[in-house]
Amino acid sequence: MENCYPFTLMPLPYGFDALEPCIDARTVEIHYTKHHQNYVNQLNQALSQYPGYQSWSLEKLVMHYNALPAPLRIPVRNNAGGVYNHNFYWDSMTDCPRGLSPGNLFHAIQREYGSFDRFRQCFTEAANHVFGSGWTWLVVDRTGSLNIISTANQDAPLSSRTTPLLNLDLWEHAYYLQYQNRRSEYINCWWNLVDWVEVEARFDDISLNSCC
Ligand code: MN3
Repeated sequence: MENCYPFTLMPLPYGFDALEPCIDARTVEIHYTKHHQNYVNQLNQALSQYPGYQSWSLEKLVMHYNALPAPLRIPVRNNAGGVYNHNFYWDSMTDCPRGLSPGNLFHAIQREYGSFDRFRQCFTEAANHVFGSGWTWLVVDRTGSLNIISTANQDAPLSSRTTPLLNLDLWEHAYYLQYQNRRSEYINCWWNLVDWVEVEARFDDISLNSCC
């Protein structure tokens, strides 16, 4: 997708049914073509009246929405966040998942959490504790430390200090058609979809950039 105005919906990296049985095709289709598309549309609509900010990248809008004119701040916070978070969510899953290989990220997880299973348990607990609409994330800071955090609404933990590695959408629209109130089942099944090759590549990119 173009990384500045007018923003377009990113191509979905797999078919609507690719994440079945953990996320059914109808949920993916509505989530992507309606919800995600709507964040793109609303972001473009907000920026259409402000040509001075149309050159800002998606990441810059997410990180610096507070520097925008007052009428733009909330629409950009919600909708640039919505676009960024959903791009990241679809790209964090795959239709042919493999486990995390014993590379840099695996060792960082072991250092921080003791074991991969313990990390998974901590992330799952954080996700289960999200109240209302939000996201749970694995992030890395500038020192290479990992952290699990949750954000409300469409806020993203992207800053000069923090880089996201993995996210999980906990809005009801992400699971309700299939799971109704059984959010913890969605969370447990989602682990089978994580694209660890992609998550590890994000981590390795950061280590590379911070060491040189
Ligand atoms: Mn969503």
